[in-house]
Amino acid sequence: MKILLYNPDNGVTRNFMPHLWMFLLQALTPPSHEVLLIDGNTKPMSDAALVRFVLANGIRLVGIGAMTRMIAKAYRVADALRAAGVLVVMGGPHVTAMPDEALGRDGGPRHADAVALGEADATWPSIMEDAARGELKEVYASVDALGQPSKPDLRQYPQIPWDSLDLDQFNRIPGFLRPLMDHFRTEWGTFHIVPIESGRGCPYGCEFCTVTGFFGGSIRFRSNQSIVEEMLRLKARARKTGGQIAVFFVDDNFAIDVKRAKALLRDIIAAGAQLSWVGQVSANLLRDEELVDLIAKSGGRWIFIGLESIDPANLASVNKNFCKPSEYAAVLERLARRNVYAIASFIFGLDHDVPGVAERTLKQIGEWPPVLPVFGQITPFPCTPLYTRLEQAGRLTRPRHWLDFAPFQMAHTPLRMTIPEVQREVAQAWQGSYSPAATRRALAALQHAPVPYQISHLVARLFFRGIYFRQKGAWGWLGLIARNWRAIFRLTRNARRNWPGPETGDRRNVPQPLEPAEGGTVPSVPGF
Ligand code: B12
Ligand code: SF4
Repeated sequence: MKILLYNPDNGVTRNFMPHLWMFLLQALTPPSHEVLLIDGNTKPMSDAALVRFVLANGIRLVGIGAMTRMIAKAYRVADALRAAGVLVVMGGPHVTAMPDEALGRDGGPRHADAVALGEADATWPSIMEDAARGELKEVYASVDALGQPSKPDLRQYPQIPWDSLDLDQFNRIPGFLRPLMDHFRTEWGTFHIVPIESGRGCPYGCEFCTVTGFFGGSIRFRSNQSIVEEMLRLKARARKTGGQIAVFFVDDNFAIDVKRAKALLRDIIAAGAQLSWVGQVSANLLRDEELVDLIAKSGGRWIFIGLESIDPANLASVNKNFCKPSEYAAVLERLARRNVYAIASFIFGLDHDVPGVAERTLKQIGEWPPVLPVFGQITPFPCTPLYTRLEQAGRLTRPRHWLDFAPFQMAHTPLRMTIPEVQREVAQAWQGSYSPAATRRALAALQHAPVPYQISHLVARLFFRGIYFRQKGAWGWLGLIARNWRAIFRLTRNARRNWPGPETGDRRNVPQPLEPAEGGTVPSVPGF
């Protein structure tokens, strides 16, 4: 049977990397079936074009995966496919939380023939077999021999054949730059960020997070050996194709078991499997100097940290007071001393936030080594303790916000601010963080770092800005480059004089805190 796995586009950004679930399910498919993959973020298709593609290729089953924010689009595509007589199975965090919505059992329209609840590693083979026999059930959930809910054991993890997969649709080098890269025979004709999971589960149970509910509090890990082998194969692919490959460890909390994380990183180093990597680690686990050393030595470049708020009362209000804002500066400096930088994520609209939160947060960020800040507003995802609390308090203004998805729009009433105020603070924080002046200041703070780190910081800044501000196509990028010409010019001059700069390992020079913005704490925002 021919199957298509489809991930709808998120309607906001072009995702920077493929979705792991598609490649994982493809790897779990027996050879008797053929699985094609389309990620709408990189291959945008209208619903009608997708239906035509499916019918023309004789595809009988389409699997759609979606987070909450893409679910409205996912339902629309599913409706179009079902109307054309194609079977649709849906999976992922949203339909796991709301299976009745997807199956039309809540009084609304039906969108899927079947749903896969939770992790589908074990159920995927039976879904395909049942579909091939024309006996698709409505709900698939992992159970053990006694019929009790069970979670896959990651010690038996399939080999994802990254070395032979066609990853063309995920090349991060913009099309208009590729001929230039080829012309100068650089090793940057392709740049892929590949997702790898080393484990699943996080027991911390932050109130807004779906992970503890979805993957369970029990943490499961792959063997170090299978992860190291996967990285070695990726490294070989990068060498063979003359391109660049970086890894995103998609574990929600990569160092949740610090001893295991250290053992894995040591094994990566011992095997020479280092690739540049990004991972997610909560701030409390980054107190450990040896862990941070190993992160740097194994190729760790960026660590995504959910700092959420600089106000401890806010962290307590969402069950995240295991992280201490008073420790954030030390954590970020510990990373920066090794040339590892943080993607620092903040949430506005928490119960203790008041107007001015953006300005206060930007001031605090200005006292830290440069980070890539990202800002969002608190969002009640279905089946989270936060959703239940706000529902019980009558604070949900759009209880089914996902059916009418609007980026950066709130779905409930904050306690000490209005909804428009929170949205304005989010906008102000993005503007203050990614203005050309802010980028210049971040690079000035990094001037003693090796030049490749400065370049990677600048490039990452330009991309991260795109999470909030629209910057698509060659003209969008050229405009952005023109607005940031000063930072680019200084960096180019510095690169010509100092390439590659001090040793790229440990760095004794702690980056200086950012210079204060001209004329006040919140930088002006020309160019946005
Ligand atoms: C990597 C990641 C991202 C990446 C993007 C996605 C990518 N290209 O991989 C980045 C960093 C960009 C990102 C961003 C965001 N993310 Co995110 N992200 C993740 C993360 C950490 C890993 C996803 C992953 O690969 N998991 C491993 C795979 C194997 O698990 P899985 O995807 O769940 O798939 C399994 C099952 O769900 C099932 N399955 C999934 N799909 C399908 C489809 C079918 C047909 C079937 C049968 C089965 C099936 O089978 C798989 C194997 O068991 C998850 C948390 C997590 N651990 O999953 C959060 C998560 C998915 N993200 C989340 C959120 C909220 C966001 C943001 C909205 C955050 C924000 N406020 O900006 C943004 C939105 C991004 C955007 N613009 O679209 C939430 C989603 C909650 C929800 N209900 O939607 C999660 C669960 C984290 C959380 N804290 O709650 N994210
Ligand atoms: S630490 Fe991160 S993954 Fe774990 S529950 Fe909190 S937000 Fe979710």
